[in-house]
Amino acid sequence: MPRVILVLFAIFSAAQLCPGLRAQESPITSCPRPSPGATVPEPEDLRSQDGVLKVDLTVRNFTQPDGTTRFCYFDAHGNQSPTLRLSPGDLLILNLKNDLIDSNHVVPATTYSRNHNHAAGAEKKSDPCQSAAMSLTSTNLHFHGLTVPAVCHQDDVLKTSLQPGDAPFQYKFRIPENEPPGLYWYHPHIHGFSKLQVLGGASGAMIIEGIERANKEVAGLPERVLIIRDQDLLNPNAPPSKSEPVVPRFFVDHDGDSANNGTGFGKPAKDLSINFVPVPYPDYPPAAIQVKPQERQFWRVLNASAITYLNIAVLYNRVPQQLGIVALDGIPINANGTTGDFISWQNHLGVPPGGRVEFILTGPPAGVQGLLVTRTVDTGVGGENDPNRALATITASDNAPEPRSKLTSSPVPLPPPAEPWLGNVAPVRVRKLYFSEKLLDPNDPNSATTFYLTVDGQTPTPFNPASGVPDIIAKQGDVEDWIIENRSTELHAFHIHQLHFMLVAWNEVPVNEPFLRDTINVPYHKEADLAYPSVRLRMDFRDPNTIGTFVYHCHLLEHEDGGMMGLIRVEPADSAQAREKSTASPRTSSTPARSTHTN
Ligand SMILES: [Cu+2]
Repeated sequence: MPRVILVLFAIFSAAQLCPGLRAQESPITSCPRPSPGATVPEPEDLRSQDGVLKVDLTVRNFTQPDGTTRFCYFDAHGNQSPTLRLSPGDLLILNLKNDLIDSNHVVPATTYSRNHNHAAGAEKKSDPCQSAAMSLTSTNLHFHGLTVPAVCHQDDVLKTSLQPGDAPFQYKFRIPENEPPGLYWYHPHIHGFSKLQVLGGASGAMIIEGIERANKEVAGLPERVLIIRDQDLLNPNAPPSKSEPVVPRFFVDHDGDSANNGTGFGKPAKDLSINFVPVPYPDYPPAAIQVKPQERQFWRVLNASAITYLNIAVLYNRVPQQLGIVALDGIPINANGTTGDFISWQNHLGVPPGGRVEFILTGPPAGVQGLLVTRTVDTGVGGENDPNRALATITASDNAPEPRSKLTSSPVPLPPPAEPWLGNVAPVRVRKLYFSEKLLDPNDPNSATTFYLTVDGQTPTPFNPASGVPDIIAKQGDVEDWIIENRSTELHAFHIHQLHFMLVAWNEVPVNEPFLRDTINVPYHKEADLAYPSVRLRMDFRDPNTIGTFVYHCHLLEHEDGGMMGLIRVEPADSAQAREKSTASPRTSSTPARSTHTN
């Protein structure tokens, strides 16, 4: 488990709040973004009406003067990355138009296995459901965390590929009645090009309403959606801020990112933004959030970064505050049905790329300025540098505007789950998978890397989208334990589509963390380790919507694009087996976790 270096931040001066204001940008020529230091805007909310949410989204890209490319989703009214809000049972109809252009400035930086037969999908009109085209102007959508089927027009990312010039493509599915309330998200998932598009800003939040029905502690609270994205450094050649201690020279990895120097300082691999307000290296001028003094709010934080790990903390007078975790990865932590309105109080929250954390925060008293930060994450000697940095100031004032959205104050409690709690179901089998990496030139640490996610016993091969042969065949109705090992020297974030899992053991030591996730860090390997670090996950294939063929992968998108992905086919259970497999074993855990292995 990476150590968190407990370092408090220098207080940022007012002069740092508004450096380099940009000229007004037009949506015709760019994806407009706020200036550093700006007030954190709230994404537009698109809410379902009468059980239906109809959305028209257009994805566009623009190359910036510095050569980087921004990607953005516009709705019909020009809002960027609107938050899609639906309730369980609602129908989503999302028409996606691909207006991407190939500006010739953009090349993917990673090695990846590509099906060249399909690579030039833009040249010939093809059925978007069968296209499988992988080019920098191909796109599609993944609805991260939802348990909807991996089929075309729903959540298939293997063949579904939309090309520029195609008619708007319709995503149409119903949110399952049993989808837990919480924070989910949408982003493109074209193998080989996921990092490029997500790093450029192609992502947005999706909220399944009703979390106050799962935990009445949040009833009536104002809610705030905070999307942390990463992007290429705005000031890549700047020396570190003079307010930082002197750190060793940074090294650059094969992707051109700053490698982890282990100090918690120095040049980060990527800049971060918060709801698109950039917080650029080297001075990290924080964005601004206003709250009423000591007001309780419900914050829903999404790490939509392509490669950056977060370790969220809130400081008042430099003291870390207690944050009350209500949900992780879209699922209330009390979804195990035993913990009532349980809240897990923590003073820092690790959030891997793709992960979400939803927590209660009490605003600072009047006169005290708070700071939302991410603390350094030790990504291993092979990982990128994710140093300490500020994200936003939290200023308390009586006339602070209220967030746009508020949870209902008299919620009807959710019915208890129909299925036995995952932690009480005995796994029918155990599988072992492992992350590994191979340098093209073993003597040159900066040479190209191939990334693998391999089922133990099989030959390590980068994900081959042309193969279509599943690496794992599972059966709907089953619960399995997967041991995910990390045989590389950097942190990886394991993610699987269509389902959630529970962490059972950390380095084979049992943990009591009876809640669900869809993305988890897998600790990195050190030379002195006697065994490869691992996590043991209880995988839940009981939902009929998990039937089909879909992927699991590292959510560091340059690793995924570089081959760190595998294919699973979940076959239908016959009814007799399904009845047998859904039999629960006696409960084994009763106390809720007080510590979370989230970083
Ligand atoms: Cu990875």
